[in-house]
Amino acid sequence: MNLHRRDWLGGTGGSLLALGAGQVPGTGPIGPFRARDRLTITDLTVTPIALPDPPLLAASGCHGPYFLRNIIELKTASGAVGLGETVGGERVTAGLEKARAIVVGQSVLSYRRCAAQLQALGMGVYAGIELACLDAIGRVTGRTLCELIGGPVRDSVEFAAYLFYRYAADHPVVLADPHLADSRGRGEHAIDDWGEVRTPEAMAAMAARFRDRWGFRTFKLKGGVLPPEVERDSLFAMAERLGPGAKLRIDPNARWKKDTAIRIGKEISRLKMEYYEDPVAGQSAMAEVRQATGLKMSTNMCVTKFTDIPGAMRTEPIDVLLVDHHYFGGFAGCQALGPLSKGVGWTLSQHSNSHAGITMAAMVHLAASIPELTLASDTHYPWLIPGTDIIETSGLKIENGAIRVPTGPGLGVALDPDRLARAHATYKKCGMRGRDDRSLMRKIEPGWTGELL
Ligand code: GKR
Ligand code: MG
Repeated sequence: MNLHRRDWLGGTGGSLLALGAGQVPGTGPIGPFRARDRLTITDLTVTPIALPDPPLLAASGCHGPYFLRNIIELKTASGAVGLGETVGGERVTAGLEKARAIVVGQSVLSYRRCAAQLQALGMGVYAGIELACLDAIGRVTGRTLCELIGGPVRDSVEFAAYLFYRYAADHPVVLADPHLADSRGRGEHAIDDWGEVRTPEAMAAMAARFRDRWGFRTFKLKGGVLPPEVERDSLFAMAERLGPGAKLRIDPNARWKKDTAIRIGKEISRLKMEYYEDPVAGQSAMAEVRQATGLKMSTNMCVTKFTDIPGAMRTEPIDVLLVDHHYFGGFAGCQALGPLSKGVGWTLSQHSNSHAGITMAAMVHLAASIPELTLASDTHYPWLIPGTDIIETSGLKIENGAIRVPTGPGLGVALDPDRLARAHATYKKCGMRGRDDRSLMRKIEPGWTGELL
């Protein structure tokens, strides 16, 4: 919804007038003008959802049969509704329910005013509400989210192919999972047709399919799953199959011992490795691996908050930091990481977890607003089962390995109410209330412990 400039000034002017003489901005009561402010939040709806997740493998175990997210709809007095998507799970849902009392009556422009209270309920809670506020401001003013935060600094954002070892979608243990609440089945009734991928050859073939289908030029192998030598061989097979132009990454999510990480790191340094992500746990061990292998290193595990940065400046474990607005203090926190990382000598990329289209749009707007975020971002979006996204089919297409920054107001995407209702019904039926990769993995591979390799 676009507003005439006069209406927009009328709306914001109300909140300015509401501040009386001598009153510190942002601390006063909500006065009569502010109550009429078109940007005043009048309600917040939280909808927990479950979307089908294929059996992707990681150090944490096996994904599925659903991944959880929380969807936020923030109503404003203007009638515009801001959308947010954040981390799933009942604790976050409860935090968002509590946040209603904090934000209703506030202006969507003043989300920073409530930041400390919201962050006390969880970083994911803050991130979801900040996003919905920004989307609402964009919808009311007719500006894209990226414009509101100073961008775009680039018109499209590059993403990496995120390659997981996996079981076939119709694995019998998955089909027998008591959480299953949809009609998926064997063969053509499976939720996807990638099949089982647990060998170097199968991984190289999947990488080539990702390249051919979405045009990716950067390829991230999710490691910490098979014996480290098999994962090393997978990288070599991918390099051969994809050719010299392909940039490679591997991320064992700290499941490797330091000796393993150094040995494999030296071997893969012969390849065109863009970076080596979290092979081991902790800043000191990461720094040792970095020194011993000479590889560029990255993390979304040993630097995940601002208070981790002083230690990282001393130990020097990384060259690349993966930002994520869900835990780094929202868009505001991630934007602050731009100049900071430049000062420290890091480059930025973007971390991802399983997500739907609102987050996809958010990641594009965020990356398009940070000049220092120059490396291809991660995204789980290609794993989202077609027809299940909770947004209307939109311009969020990955082409040539990139997504163009949406040009509509706010996030530039619209909620599909039927699909949202379906995903919420699935959440209620499936009974999953948090991520538990370990349990499904132990059903599929009973001896699995997740020990260091
Ligand atoms: O989806 O299993 C997964 C990933 O392993 C995810 O949970 C990680 O947080 O993608 C992430 C990463 O880069 O470590
Ligand atoms: Mg990682």
